This record gives sequence, structure tokens and C-alpha cells, in this order.
Amino acid sequence: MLDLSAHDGQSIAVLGLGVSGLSAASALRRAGADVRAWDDNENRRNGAAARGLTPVDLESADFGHIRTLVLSPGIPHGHPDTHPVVARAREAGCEIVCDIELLTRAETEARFIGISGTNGKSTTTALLGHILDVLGVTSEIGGNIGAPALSLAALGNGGTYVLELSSYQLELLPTAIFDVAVLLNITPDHLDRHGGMDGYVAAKRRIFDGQKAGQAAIVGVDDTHCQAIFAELRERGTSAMVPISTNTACSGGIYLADGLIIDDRSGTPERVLEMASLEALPGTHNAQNVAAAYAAASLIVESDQPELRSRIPDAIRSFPGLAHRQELVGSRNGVRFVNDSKATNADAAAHALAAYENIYWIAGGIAKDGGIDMLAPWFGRIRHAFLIGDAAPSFEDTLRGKVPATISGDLPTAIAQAADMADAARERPAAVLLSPACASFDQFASFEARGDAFRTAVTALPDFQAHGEGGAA
Ligand code: UMA
Repeated sequence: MLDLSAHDGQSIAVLGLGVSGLSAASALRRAGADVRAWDDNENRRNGAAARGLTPVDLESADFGHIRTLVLSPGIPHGHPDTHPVVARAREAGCEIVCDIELLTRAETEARFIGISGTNGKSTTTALLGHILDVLGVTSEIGGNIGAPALSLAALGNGGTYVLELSSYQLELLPTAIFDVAVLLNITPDHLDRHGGMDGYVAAKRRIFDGQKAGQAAIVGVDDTHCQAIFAELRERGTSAMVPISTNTACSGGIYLADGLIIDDRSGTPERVLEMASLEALPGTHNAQNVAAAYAAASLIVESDQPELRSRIPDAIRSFPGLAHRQELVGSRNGVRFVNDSKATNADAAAHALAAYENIYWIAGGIAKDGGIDMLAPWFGRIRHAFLIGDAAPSFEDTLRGKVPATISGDLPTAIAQAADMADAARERPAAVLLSPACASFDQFASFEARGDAFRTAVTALPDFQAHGEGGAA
């Protein structure tokens, strides 16, 4: 169990009792803190009460003795507005942090790897965790990927935390410093929460804050925002820099060339592995994830167990893939059924559309800014679109005259229609692809629930051959 005894006797406010807040409040209470926890949702408060926490309305609480507010990452504290409890905490001079900040303060002897980027951060985090497991390096993965920071095991000296960090979490880490910080890519996302693109880029940039000699910055240099951050960090010259790219042979870095991942960190290009050998990691975007995970794993083992580095490619090959990210659920009559429910924005859906042909595409939900306009280059691969949720009418407008589309309404209807049409058409290979380019909250509790519903429904189709959970197409 984590040692949070530094908080024994402290008054700490916790706002938000979802996954991260509930875990933080419980862990702090066990450590002897006087926890004042609140959630605006009554069901969440009741859930917390059932776990022994007494909710305290923080809007009227006395902040005089409270030094810290642990804020759930989804709660706004500037854009598009500021939660009133945050405003009160600020007035009282309280520090405002997320659960990950408290983990870094508790585990002063462990190493921390932070991984961020608009897309690919969950895959990179899971892949790196898998590599470290295979190599026998003591590690835990958590953060935005799902396991909240204060639920992770204590690791101490020699242990490595691999944390997926969202832009929301990065804004709530005032003192955390990462031994290895990875920034994969930046494209527009969550702009309402950051007041626009500049605010979003600034939040992502924070992953490198406080880094000094002996620490490393791994930066994907395939987009202009990350290129600018890379140039600025190199100019500053405090941390070791590792550029990664899927389209440029970047000297001194790790890159994709002719389907091979090349390690040029020593100045002599070295073949690492062939992307085609990685069944669970299809597509160019995964080359960026592989390059980043390889770079981070190499940096971790090179300092004290350099003999392990040669085993990293085999560890990558044995990665089973992640559910909901181009997960091959199975096939029927030569049609593959792919669950890419995690594609909650158009950029993520672009990766899946680029990876398949003759696509029967299920999309829709709550659209992000720009809708699916940027997917036009891949429209030619789509045989028919089946549209669900709030975004269905606007997506139909975008596709009109370019891609045949049906407003299916809900996911079960879309699956039935797509499966029938793909079956009747003779073109193979073909794929029924759920890659919604939208958030799920109009019809589902989460992207996981949407992907699970897809998996359950397609698995029940007559003659369906399951590929097995977690496999990737
Ligand atoms: N709440 C209030 N008042 C408000 C708004 C919310 O009380 O004004 C309460 C809600 O009623 C709810 C709680 O706050 O009970 C929700 O908190 P949260 O949205 O921060 O979510 P958690 O359940 O704590 O999950 C968070 C991350 N969620 C977000 O950042 C939105 C999870 O990332 C993460 O896995 C989890 O912590 C564990 O670390 C999810 C996510 O969607 C996957 N992340 C976004 C993304 O990937 O794009 C950033």
C-alpha cells in the first residue's frame, strides 16, 4: 500500500467522487487525513457514503484549515468556467492538485514515466507496461488509462510508474517531474477545456516541466506543435532529447523507414524490428507508439541493466493489444468486425479508416469541433456509413454525395444493417468498423460500454467466429 502518512492529520478537500476522486478520498482517509469529499452528483455521494466517506458540501465548507484540494481531472477550473469550489479554494490559498501529484510526492524513490499526446497514449502506456513486465522490471501502469494513481501499489526504489497523462491531469501537477516524459503528438482536442489550441498545447507542454540533466524527453516530431516544443526543449538543453518520427529519418532519434523501426540514438542506425511482425499494432500511427515505448524502455534499462535492451523487440512482439482500439473481435464470411470505440475524435477514426478497405462504417455520438470534415481523404474506402446518436444528421450532411449513408439511430440497428450489407456485397477484404469519431455519452456511459455493446452484439451474429478479447486487427 502507498505510504500517504505525510497527510496524517491534514485537512484535505476532494472534489469529484468518480474513479479518481473516490480512490483518492479513500486512500487519504486510510492514511489518517481529515477528508472533506464532495460530488455534485447525488448518486456519487451515496456511493462514497457506502464506502464510509461522509460527504461534505464544499461550497459552504470552511476552507480555513484546508491546505489541498484534490480535484478530479474532468472538473473545469478555468475553461469553459470555474467550478465554484475551485474558486473558493483559490481564494483561501489552497493548492489544487490531482491524484497523480500525490503519488509522485509519496513515491520519492521510484521512477516516473509520463506519457501524453492527443492519440496513442493508452496504447503506448500499455505497451510500455507490457515490455517492462516481460523484462522483469518492477512497474505499475495507471493514470488516464484507467487505474487511478492512488490505487497503485507502492514500488519504492527500483520501481517504475508508467502513467498515461491527459491534458486535464497535466494542468493539476504543480510539482511532479518525470524521469522520462513522452509526448506523442498534438492535434485539436478538448479545446473548450483549455480555452483554445494555445491552452491545449500549453497543457501538453507541461509534461516536460522541471526536467533536468539525467532525465529524458521523448517527442514525436511529426506535427508542428510538437516540433516547436522539441526545438524549444533542445534549445534549453536540460534533458536528454529523443525525437521519434514515422515520416522522417530523424538523426539521433528513433524512426520508421521502409516498415522498420530504426534506432539512431548512437548516430549509427540500428534495426529494431519490422512493423509488419506486430499483429496487434497495425498502421503507421502504431509505429509512433512502438518507437516511443521502445525509446522509454531502452532509457529505463540502459542505466542499470543494459543487457535487457536486446530483449525489448521480442517483448513488443508479444504485446496482445488493447481492447477498444482497432480490436479485431472476429469475422464472418470474410468480413472482419473491428471495435475501435476509443476513437472519440475524427483524428483517431482516421487511423482506423486508413487501416482497412471496403469499410462498413459505424459512426456517431457526440461530435467534436469540426465533426468528420477532416476524414474526407478516407471517404473512398467507405462503402456505406451507418450513423448513430446526436451527430447522425450532421454527419449525414457531411457525407452527402460522397458516401452512401443511413441514419441507423442506435448501435444494435447499425450493427445489424452493416453486417447484412457487408455480407451481401462480394468485395473482400471487408470490415464492419465501429470507429465513431465521437464521444459516447449520448447513448452510453463510456467508450468502453459502447465497445462492449459492439462486441456483445457482433459475437451473437449467426456464424460469427470470435478472434478473442483484446486481439487487434
Ligand atoms: N463532477 C462534479 N462536478 C462537476 C463535474 C463533475 O462533481 O462540475 C463529478 C462527477 O459527478 C463525477 C466526477 O466528478 O462523479 C467525475 O470526475 P472525472 O470526470 O474527473 O472522472 P473520473 O471518474 O475521476 O476519471 C478520471 C478520468 N476522467 C477524465 O479525465 C474525464 C479518467 O479518464 C481516468 O481514467 C480516471 O480519472 C483514472 O485516472 C477518462 C477520460 O475520459 C478515460 N479521459 C479524457 C480522455 O481520455 O480524453 C481526458
